[in-house]
Amino acid sequence: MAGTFRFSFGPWNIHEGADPFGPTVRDSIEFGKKIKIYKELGFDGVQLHDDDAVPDMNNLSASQINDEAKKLKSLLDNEGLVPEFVAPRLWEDPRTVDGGYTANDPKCREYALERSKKTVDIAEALGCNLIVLWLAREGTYIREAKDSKVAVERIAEAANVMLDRNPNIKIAIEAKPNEPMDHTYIPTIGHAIGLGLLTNDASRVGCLIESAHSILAGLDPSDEMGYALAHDKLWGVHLNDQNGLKFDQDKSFGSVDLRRAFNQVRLLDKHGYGNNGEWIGLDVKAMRTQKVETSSKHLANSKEIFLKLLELSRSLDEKAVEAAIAERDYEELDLLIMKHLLA
Ligand SMILES: [Mn+2]
Repeated sequence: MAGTFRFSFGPWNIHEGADPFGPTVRDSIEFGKKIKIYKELGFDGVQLHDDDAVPDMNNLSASQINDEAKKLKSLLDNEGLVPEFVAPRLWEDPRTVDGGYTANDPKCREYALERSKKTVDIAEALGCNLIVLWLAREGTYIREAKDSKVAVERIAEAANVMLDRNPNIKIAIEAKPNEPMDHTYIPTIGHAIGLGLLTNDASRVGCLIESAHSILAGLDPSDEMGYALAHDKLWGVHLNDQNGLKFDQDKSFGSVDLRRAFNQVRLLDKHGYGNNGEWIGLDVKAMRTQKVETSSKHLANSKEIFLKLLELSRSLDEKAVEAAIAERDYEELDLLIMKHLLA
């Protein structure tokens, strides 16, 4: 069963070019202008942090938050755009220095839970039922700082708070092994799916796979996707690329390893990804050297590469693949794939 593909990205994917050691190098593009760029680049879905949707939300009342979210909803409607998910941003506030749900200070944990409830409310106001949890600071710099058993239980309890807040929402956990932390508690998709089993409603907890995060864990992204698909839990992807084990690069899809990208596309297409409304998210960032006028090219380029790889996947001589597999002639299969990618 072939997949159905529509494309999304987040406003953070058009950014000012800061890197871990350097300041911004491009002017900011305001949110309203970014929204106009989506359709020009061929995208229909918008990924949102809670405060992308409702800026300054910590200082707003529940009804103000609702009003702001509704305003965004009509802005998106007018542009023909769909909100894909809302994610609580729990890594920038002073109260999240030591993490959100796993912070050692109970007041900080309380903040994280209250903030997450508001995220769920924003999703509801936007008519969007998916919450993505990137557990950025739910980890440690040193092992002794937190108890890993307690930490995992606290993350599961936070998921329960969100699930209880609204029976319609689902949670997709975005696993990542490190950065900003030395180690995180939910480093891979196996961990994410396992965490769901600790919640009160595992049927509403799935995952989102980012290619670079799998690579940072030393894993192949398409294998991680296969694992999630086997569990019926692949509710989102952040396709991008990553050159080795270093900071999270969010490089354009396929730009480091075309074959690795090809295998992600092939697996998604083979197993009907998107037929239940899942999006192809492209979590890519423009290079720091890019000028502001051309600082959104990487998004259209990543989509173009996805579609070219889809064409290649669909035109692959599957009979020849099967024959090589039947003969256990994986050298032949290897060459077949390489020649196909070169064509
Ligand atoms: Mn990333």
